[in-house]
Amino acid sequence: CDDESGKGFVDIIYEKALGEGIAKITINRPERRNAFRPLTVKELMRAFNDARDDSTIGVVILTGKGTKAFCSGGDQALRSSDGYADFDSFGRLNVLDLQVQIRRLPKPVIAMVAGYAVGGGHILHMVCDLTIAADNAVFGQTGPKVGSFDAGYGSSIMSRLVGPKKAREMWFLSRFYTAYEAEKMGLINVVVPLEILEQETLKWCREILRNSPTAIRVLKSALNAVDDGHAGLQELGGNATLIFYGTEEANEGKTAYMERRRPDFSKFPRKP
Ligand code: 2NE
Repeated sequence: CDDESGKGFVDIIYEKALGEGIAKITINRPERRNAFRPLTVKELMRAFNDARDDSTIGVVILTGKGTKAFCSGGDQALRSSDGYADFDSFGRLNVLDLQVQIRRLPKPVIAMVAGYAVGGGHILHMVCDLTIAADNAVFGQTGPKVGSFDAGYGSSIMSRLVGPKKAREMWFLSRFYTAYEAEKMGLINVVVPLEILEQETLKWCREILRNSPTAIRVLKSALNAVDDGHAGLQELGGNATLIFYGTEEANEGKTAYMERRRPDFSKFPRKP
C-alpha cells in the first residue's frame, strides 16, 4: 500500500517505528487540548486505514500531543446545529465512524493517555483495546454539561467496562476521575509515571508483537462480537473465512471450479 506515515497531515502526526511493527497516531492540536474537528477525524481515519493495510504493522498507538491532554472531544468552537463543521457548511459526527473503524481494525489499538481524556476523547480511549495512562491522566464525560451525549459506544461500551451503575454515575454527574480511580473502575489497564508512559506502552506493544498475529486478530473480534451484534459476528465470521481459505479443503473447491470439474471433498474428515 501507499505508506501514509509522515505525509501531509495537518491535525495529526502519523509515524511508524521501522522494523518494529508499531504505528503511532498523535492528535496534534495541543492548543485545544487535542479537541478534534472533522478534518482531524478524517486524517485519523486515513492513518488507521494505512496501519490496517500495512502488513508490517501489528499494533497501533493512539495518543495526543503534549502531556496536558489525550483528547478533549469535539471542538466546541465548531459545533453546529448538525454536528461539527470546519470547512463545510454542514456539520459532521464522523468521529462515530472512527470509533467503528477502531473496533473493527484487526490489530490491537492502544490508547496512550497523558492528561485529559474527556468527552468524545474519553470515548476514543474506551473503544481502543487497551489504555495505558500516565499518573496525570484524568478521565470523564462532559456531554451533559455542554449539551451533548454519545448514546452509542460511549454508553454501551462504558457500561461493559465499568458496570451499569458506575456508567450512569459517569454520565449523569459528569465528574472527572483520576488515573488511579479509573484503574480501580476497570476503565483502563494500568497507570504509570508520566516520564515512562511511552516506554511502558512500547513494552506492551512488543509483548503483543511476540504473539501470534492471527490469534490476536481472532481474539479481538471475538471479544467484540457480542457487543457489536451482527457487525461483530460478521467480523468474527470473516476471520473464519480468512483462515479457511488457507486450507486444502477450501482450495479444492476453488481449483475444481477453475478446472471445470466436480470438487472432491471426500478426503477431508468431518471432524468430531
Ligand atoms: C479539557 C479541559 C478539562 C482542560 O481544562 P484546562 O483548564 O486544562 O484547559 P482550558 O483552559 O479549559 O483549555 C485550553 C484551551 O483549549 C480549549 C479551551 O477553550 C482553551 O482555549 P483558549 O481559552 O486557550 O483559547 N479547549 C479545550 N477543550 C476544547 C474543546 N473540546 N473544544 C474547543 N476548545 C477546547 C477543558 O478544556 C474542557 O472541559 N474542555 C471541554 C471538554 C468538552 O466538553 N468536550 C466536548 C464533549 S462533547 C463531545 O466531545 C462529543 C459528543 O458528546 C458526541 C459526539 C461527538 C463529540
